[in-house]
Amino acid sequence: MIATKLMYSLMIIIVIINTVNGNCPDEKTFPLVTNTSVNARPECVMPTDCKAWKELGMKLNGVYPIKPDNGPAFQVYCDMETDGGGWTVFQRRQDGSLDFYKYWTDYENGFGDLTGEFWLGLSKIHRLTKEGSNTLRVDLGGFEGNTSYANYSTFSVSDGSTEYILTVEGYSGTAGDSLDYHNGLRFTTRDNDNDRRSRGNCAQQYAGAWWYNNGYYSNLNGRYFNTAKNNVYSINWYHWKTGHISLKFSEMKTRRNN
Ligand SMILES: *[C@@H]1O[C@H](CO)[C@@H](O)[C@H](O)[C@H]1NC(C)=O
Ligand SMILES: *[C@@H]1O[C@H](CO)[C@@H](O)[C@H](O)[C@H]1NC(C)=O
Ligand SMILES: *[C@@H]1O[C@H](CO)[C@@H](O)[C@H](O)[C@H]1NC(C)=O
Ligand SMILES: [Ca+2]
Ligand SMILES: [Ca+2]
Repeated sequence: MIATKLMYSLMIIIVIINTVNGNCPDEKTFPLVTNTSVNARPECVMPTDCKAWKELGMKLNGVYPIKPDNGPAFQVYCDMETDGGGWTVFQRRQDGSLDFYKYWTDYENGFGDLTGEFWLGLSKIHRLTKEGSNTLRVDLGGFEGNTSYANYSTFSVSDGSTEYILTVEGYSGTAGDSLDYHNGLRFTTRDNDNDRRSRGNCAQQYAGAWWYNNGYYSNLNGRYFNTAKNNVYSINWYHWKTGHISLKFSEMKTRRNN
């Protein structure tokens, strides 16, 4: 019964995705720019993000196409459940199946599978957050089975010319604020050192890629371990479990505030 329902919903999504890949999507499924002039030609408008899909009535978690601006459309994973749903997910770690110790162009363009482990890409995160006001939510899971979250009422990532500066403010949540230390900093990868450490590259030293300061309090793109204990320079969120306990699960997502 549930399987049938899921299959049906999945088919609808596939149909929608196929439609979007064509020229003009179905008018009943997509909002139109309305111009009341009798001579006006309706324009096709693809949802700008997961919140727009949510507002169209989509309730299932999954992969949806979006078009946040005038640039090309792309696929994202939408979290339609957590805290009201409508979240565009841009990072997930869950089983260590994917190597995250990658280079600048990888972090810029994104890598992985949207239904598994992935990084959506800094240029897309920028496109999602460059306008208006957006929330960042980080969901974390430990190997002991407990979970926590961090919610930031202000979130944006600047463009490539400024090396994707992170802006986060307005923390609330249960995980503690391990991003404040990284606020206002550029992104660093193993081949592009923009951190605050004069000796060496933090991405290399911590086997990750992040908005490193002179070190870190969070390192969610760090190396994946299959146990919690004694894993320095792994997937850490200091204010929840210290810098030595590896996390089992991490998801980063954003949502428009209005
Ligand atoms: C509405 O459509 C008409 C006819 O195509 C056009 O002249 C007019 O500029 C349009 N108005 C807006 C606000 O787009
Ligand atoms: C997580 O669960 C473990 C084991 O039950 C417990 O010792 C620990 O205090 C919990 N941590 C948090 C932050 O809730
Ligand atoms: C997260 O922050 C937003 C403001 O951006 C607020 O509306 C929301 O209630 C917060 N959610 C939680 C669970 O703290
Ligand atoms: Ca640089
Ligand atoms: Ca450095």
